[in-house]
Amino acid sequence: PSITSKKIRVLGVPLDLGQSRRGVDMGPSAVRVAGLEAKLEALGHVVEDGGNVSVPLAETKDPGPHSAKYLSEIAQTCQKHADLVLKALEEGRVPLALGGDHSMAAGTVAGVAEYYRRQNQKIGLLWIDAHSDINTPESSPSGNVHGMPLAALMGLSVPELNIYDFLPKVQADNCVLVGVRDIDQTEKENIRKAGIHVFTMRDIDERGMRAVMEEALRLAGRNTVGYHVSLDMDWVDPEDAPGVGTPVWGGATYREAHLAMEIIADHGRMTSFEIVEVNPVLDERNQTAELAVELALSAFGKKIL
Ligand code: B3U
Ligand code: MN
Ligand code: MN
Repeated sequence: PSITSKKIRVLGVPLDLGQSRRGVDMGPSAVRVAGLEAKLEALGHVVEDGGNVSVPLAETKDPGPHSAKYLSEIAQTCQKHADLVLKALEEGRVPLALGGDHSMAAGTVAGVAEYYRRQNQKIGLLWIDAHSDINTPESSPSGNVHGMPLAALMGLSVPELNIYDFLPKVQADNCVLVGVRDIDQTEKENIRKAGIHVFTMRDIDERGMRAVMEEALRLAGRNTVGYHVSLDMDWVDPEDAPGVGTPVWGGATYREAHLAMEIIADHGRMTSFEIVEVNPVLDERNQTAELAVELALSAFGKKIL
């Protein structure tokens, strides 16, 4: 099987300050234990592990205002992580970030966008999630920052998460949400304000995964160097991915999830990848971490035949 060999750097972000179910800080470890590096290498890639970024422990910190809990600690972590993502790209490596809760994406996307911005190029963003993660501290019912990264990246709010000081990180027309099925009332207005593209689970049911992904990739890839793929494991149905903090029924099936990743690989335009919200405490025998590894393999070019 001929796949284009990539130099990949794994970057762990054991961050659990952005949400209330504990345990997602062990996500990077669980995904490593599931064999990520060896399996990517067996596929023909060159993989190195950049280790974990240091993250403050919740027990040692005060959450601060309820509207955005642990925001300053999360912002510091995102800054450090963004620097590592930027460095990986500068050194010719494809960043593969492991979470951790989804607030880390404010750092991952910032790092990728900054790298290309220095070359006068733009990136697209594919946000694959059951949720739209576009709350602001003003709109959030929970105060959990993992429900806010997209709002931060699009420049709606959360100036603390404006890493490298430019907004939006991605043009709205190149920002595409796929697979959402749980959107707060307050987020609907934010989606409209941001002007991003959204494909809901209903779109996938009606049009099929193939058609939705082709259109999503076309939008994310239009006038960009490529796109970052941010994969929240709660996108997958809890039947196949029980180890996530906020499971929502009616998600992508095992087969749909693989197909989506295979289509991404076929297009060959993914700049960087991240898998977030794996929670080993809620998992069954590491199956969600194992699925995360399988999906990463498909995204990095594994084919059935
Ligand atoms: N929209 C809700 C729930 C949520 C967002 N992201 C996740 N859950 N994983 C919130 O808290 O903002
Ligand atoms: Mn998310
Ligand atoms: Mn989610």
